Amino acid sequence: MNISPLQVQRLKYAPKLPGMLRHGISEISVKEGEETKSVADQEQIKALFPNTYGKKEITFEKGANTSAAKKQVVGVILSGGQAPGGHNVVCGLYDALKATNKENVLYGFKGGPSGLIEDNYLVFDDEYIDQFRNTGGFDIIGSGRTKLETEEQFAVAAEVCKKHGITAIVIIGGDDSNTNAAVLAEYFAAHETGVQVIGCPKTIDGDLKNEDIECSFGFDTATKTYSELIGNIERDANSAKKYWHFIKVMGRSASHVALECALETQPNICLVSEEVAEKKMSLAQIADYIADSVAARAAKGMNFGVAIIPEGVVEFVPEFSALIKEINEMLAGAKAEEFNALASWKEKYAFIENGLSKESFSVFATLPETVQQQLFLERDPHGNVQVSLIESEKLFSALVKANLEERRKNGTYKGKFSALHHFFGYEGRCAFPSNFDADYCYSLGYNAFMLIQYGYNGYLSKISNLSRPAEEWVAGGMPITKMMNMERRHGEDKPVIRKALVELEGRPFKYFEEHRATWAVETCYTYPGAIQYYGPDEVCNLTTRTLALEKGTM
Ligand code: FBP
Repeated sequence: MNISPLQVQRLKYAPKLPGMLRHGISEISVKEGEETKSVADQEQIKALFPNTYGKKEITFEKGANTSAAKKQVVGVILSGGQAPGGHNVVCGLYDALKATNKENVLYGFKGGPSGLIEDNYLVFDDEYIDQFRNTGGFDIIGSGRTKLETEEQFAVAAEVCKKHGITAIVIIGGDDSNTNAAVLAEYFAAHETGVQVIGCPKTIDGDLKNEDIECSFGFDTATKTYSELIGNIERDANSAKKYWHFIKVMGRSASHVALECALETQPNICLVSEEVAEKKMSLAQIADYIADSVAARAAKGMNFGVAIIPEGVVEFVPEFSALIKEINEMLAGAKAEEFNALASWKEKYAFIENGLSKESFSVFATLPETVQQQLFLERDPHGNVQVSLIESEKLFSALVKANLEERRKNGTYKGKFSALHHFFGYEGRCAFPSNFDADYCYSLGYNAFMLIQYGYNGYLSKISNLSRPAEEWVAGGMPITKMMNMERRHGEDKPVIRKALVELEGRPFKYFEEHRATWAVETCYTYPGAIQYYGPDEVCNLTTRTLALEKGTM
């Protein structure tokens, strides 16, 4: 096989485990803590999870291993978007499983959760797994977005587990996948299948975190990759001095990725969707805010800059989400066919003008034509506009351009404005995991097996104290029900893990807020460069700024 020199070296890297897991399987004992309760809506969650609610928080420590000696057959699933380090979760799980008993077996269900339902799997062995150690991607078994959420699916899953003698399933996924892991765990317990379910916190978006989970894996590597690219663009901007770069970054609704990249690179502008929502900012106000920076810099002779735009920002602009809602309603049912049958954009435009309220049409009319058309392109399976497909980086640069033209007319702006656009998302999701993610993920997988071995069900693999060196990390588990509350989803009240958005009172945002006025006008760019895998600790074992600020180590 042709593999790169870096991959050759990374295959040999030995990921670091938390100190308490380093003494060998026979010396890992478990310490049970307090019984838990859900973060909110306790009575409802308890009623929905009678078999798995209220279990104890647990921590591993050095001591005699007292777990029952039984053969374990485990199935693992990768769920949702790729995140660097997923392979190492599988490797950690495999290594702990084999170190406990050579007869133990690890199944990998292919292509995401549907692999379990379709009984589509491979059985891992050393030769296969060794090719994937410390590499990015999810290609070890593939991933998918099928949700495991119905009783019918659970019944099929139970049958598949029975067929292979599977004793536990590990689901590596985000908030939705781990919510479903908790529901599956409850189903397995209620039906006395004897199959345990353990979750692992994955997503580059960084929105699966709470008082127990300090960060999801993949966030570290993905944000470092984007920050490298943004830093390179900043340096180019500062060299050529002729472009404003509008850079959209992934992250769905939450702005953790955008904020972390801003803390790493100190751009002129970074929008934070959660703040846009809090201040109920309109598109015009956002454009004005960016244009202030463009004009102030132009007045100092700097007709260049960098603006970071979080992927989901438009959803948080009240007038824009009202517009989207109206478009969804306007094109519901047969109306969609009528609209699609119209031949020209001019006819479609008239149809839209007719169908929208005056307020929403006035917002629609300010959008660049490409964005107007994007609102009517691909729709999701529920028939809704896919907000993530809207090129908000182009939308904002067009609005800023129009704003600057007005300023030019009244003599308050005399600069040049030339914009370039970028979207960073997929570039970071399969990067070689940073040492942090390689270590964290391996630990999550190793720890997940210890939870299985000690008989826990409906738990999330938990590694904490992450802003400290790996030796000091704390390994344990938390019942998933502890992280749940009731939320309205598709018109129904559902138990879900609460999604973590950027907290405007949190230290990462506060730090950004303190500095952004200076960054907007001056050139304060920082250039993080590429992720370092070998070399001094100060560059190889860095956590994110977000984690460092949250934990008070920065
Ligand atoms: P997960 O929530 O499944 O981890 O996926 C995160 C993400 O990368 C988002 O940032 C992005 O909006 C989305 O996936 C893109 O999805 P897809 O891979 O289906 O294009």
